Amino acid sequence: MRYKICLFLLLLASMVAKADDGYRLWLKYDLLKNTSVRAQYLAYAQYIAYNSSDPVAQTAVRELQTGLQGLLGKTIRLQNTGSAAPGGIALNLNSTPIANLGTEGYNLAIQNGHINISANTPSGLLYGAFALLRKVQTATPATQIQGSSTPKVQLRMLNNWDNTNGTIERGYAGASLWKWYELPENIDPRYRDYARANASIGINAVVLNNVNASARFMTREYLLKVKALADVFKPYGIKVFLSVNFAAPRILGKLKNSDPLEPAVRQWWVEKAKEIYGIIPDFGGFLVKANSEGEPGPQDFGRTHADGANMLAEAVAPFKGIVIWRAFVYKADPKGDRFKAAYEEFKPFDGNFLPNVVVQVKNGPIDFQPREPFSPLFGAMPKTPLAMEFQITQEYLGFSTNLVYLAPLFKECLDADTYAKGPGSSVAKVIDGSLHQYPISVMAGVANTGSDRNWCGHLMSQANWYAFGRLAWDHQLSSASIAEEWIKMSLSQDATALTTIRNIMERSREVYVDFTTPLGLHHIMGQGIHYGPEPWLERSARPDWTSIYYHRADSIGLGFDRGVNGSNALGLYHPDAAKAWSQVDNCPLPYLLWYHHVPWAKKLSTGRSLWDELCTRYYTGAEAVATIQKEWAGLKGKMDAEIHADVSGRLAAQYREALWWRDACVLYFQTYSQMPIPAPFTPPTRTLEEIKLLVQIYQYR
Ligand code: BDP
Repeated sequence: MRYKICLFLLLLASMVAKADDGYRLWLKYDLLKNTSVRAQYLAYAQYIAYNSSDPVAQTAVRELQTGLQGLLGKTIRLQNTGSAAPGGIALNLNSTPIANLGTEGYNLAIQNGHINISANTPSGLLYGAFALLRKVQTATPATQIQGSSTPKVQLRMLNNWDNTNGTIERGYAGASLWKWYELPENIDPRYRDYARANASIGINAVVLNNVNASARFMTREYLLKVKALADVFKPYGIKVFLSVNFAAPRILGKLKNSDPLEPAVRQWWVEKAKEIYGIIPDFGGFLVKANSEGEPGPQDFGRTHADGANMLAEAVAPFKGIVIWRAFVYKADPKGDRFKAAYEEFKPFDGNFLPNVVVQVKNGPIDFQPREPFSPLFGAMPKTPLAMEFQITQEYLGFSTNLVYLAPLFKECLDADTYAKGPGSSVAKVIDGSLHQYPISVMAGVANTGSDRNWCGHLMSQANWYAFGRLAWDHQLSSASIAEEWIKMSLSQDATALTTIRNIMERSREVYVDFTTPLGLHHIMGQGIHYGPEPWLERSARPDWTSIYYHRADSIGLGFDRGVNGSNALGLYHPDAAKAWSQVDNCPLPYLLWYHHVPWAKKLSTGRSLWDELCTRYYTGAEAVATIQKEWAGLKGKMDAEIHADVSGRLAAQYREALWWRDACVLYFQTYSQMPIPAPFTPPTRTLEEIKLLVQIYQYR
């Protein structure tokens, strides 16, 4: 009788139409609409049996129970015994470890009338539980759930760029989730929800604070706050890391400097590591931005990146901690090419880092642009574990007003061939450690989470958090299949809606590239806040923060010559990789202006001149946003009304921005090409001067 009442209440709750504010992300667990698939899983919904009291295993049990009860509309009993009669689910730690499941893999099987989730570790059980939930949520027939899965990368990590004052560097979804002034006493329930969302997609590590780090995080006061968060995350299998300020020994320890070869400085870090691990025994380690954009570092004392990284690595090594040292380092050099900077800084030190150091490289050579070639460092550091750094927050991809699904961008980089050990040496194989047998493997994503009710600002940006986690687990998943999973769990399982939304997502990044930086243009966005177009930017604090440094427009043509007669950045790649880009005549158009200065009248493979092609991309890119708006409008009634309306509003903002980019860029580049806007496009009705004012508005203080 009690079960019947519960069932009735569950059904009632799912029927009451309530607006969806996006808070629940892809973990909604509403009653599964597909009744035949629901019936298949109901056959296994009598109980969940478990054989481990480990806190992570207990999380798995609880998540599975909560999720399935919602999805199947049935109360499920828990059973503290590993044995399983038909009709239920067993969540069991293997008594003898199975080699191919490693430390985090899981196996799903149907045997003797029950579903068996097995793993060698509690974390494996947690990922297995979420995998089963995903199958049910996406209405996968029960007959298709069998199989095992192991993560390809060991540390699947979010880098939060959160500050002590509650702001987030390049955050577009509200304030920081971490309430430092309330910690450690008050635990916001959101901390747990953040952890479960991450665990559900396999993320097992987070850096809490901005890479432009406050030394404050190394104080006991803050470490106790960090511990409080670590305690919330631990039952979700998540380790905590901190970004450190390299000058902390001077700032906090009152030492005369922070020279990594100075014994007192080294001792300070040794003591600090002891203190940290005394407070947080399973602390992950440090992330370091050094000698970059004004941050302190070993070069301040004539020392090298290896000296700095190794000092920290020695301090955390006794506790199995690691040091993740960022390669995002570039000096202001008006004559140089920023493209080459990270390579030139780090390549000479390959093999000089201690075994617990990882060098974290941004996906491209410049800075998270809408399209970049892969960083040449990925092909050049066989003796140093390299971590991938992607940016999930959309600093250069339209903040939270633009619908841009990032999985295609991530995949483009991961699938690129470095040729480091012959054909097939993909970037993915470098960073998952399989190419060079790195002992540590890391994929990091700069988080897009914040205090907005829906976590990510743009509802559709939730898909980027989701896709990052799924790809860090398995980089071989296709971006379309990840999109499909996410849509089914987050928006709709209606077949036409699914296809429409997936199509929108799959082309959204290319659309964004077209109306902002087509044909390989890069770094022409608004100064400082990076909002909107500012290709005319000539002066900034540094030459390599201007736009003209990158696009090199003149009366002859457009683009940065990085071939042998130019900066020869192409020479940093393996010759077989460089070959694909080195000739202007067969360089793929998406990369053309990355590598070549191309005459305005030059005929491209499309049959159009460079100028006409450029205009075509800007115009068709902007119109593609209008098309997406129409397609989205047609989805009304096929998903939650509040979500539909919110995305519609943002798409309208995106269209306004697309026209702004289009008009700004065609009018500005026209001052060099001196050519007319080609038919059938109509020239902008506003003038370049009017648009320049528009950009200024966003930069007024
Ligand atoms: C740039 C951001 C800046 C970051 C920097 C970094 O504009 O805010 O601090 O990257 O990655 O993209 O360190």
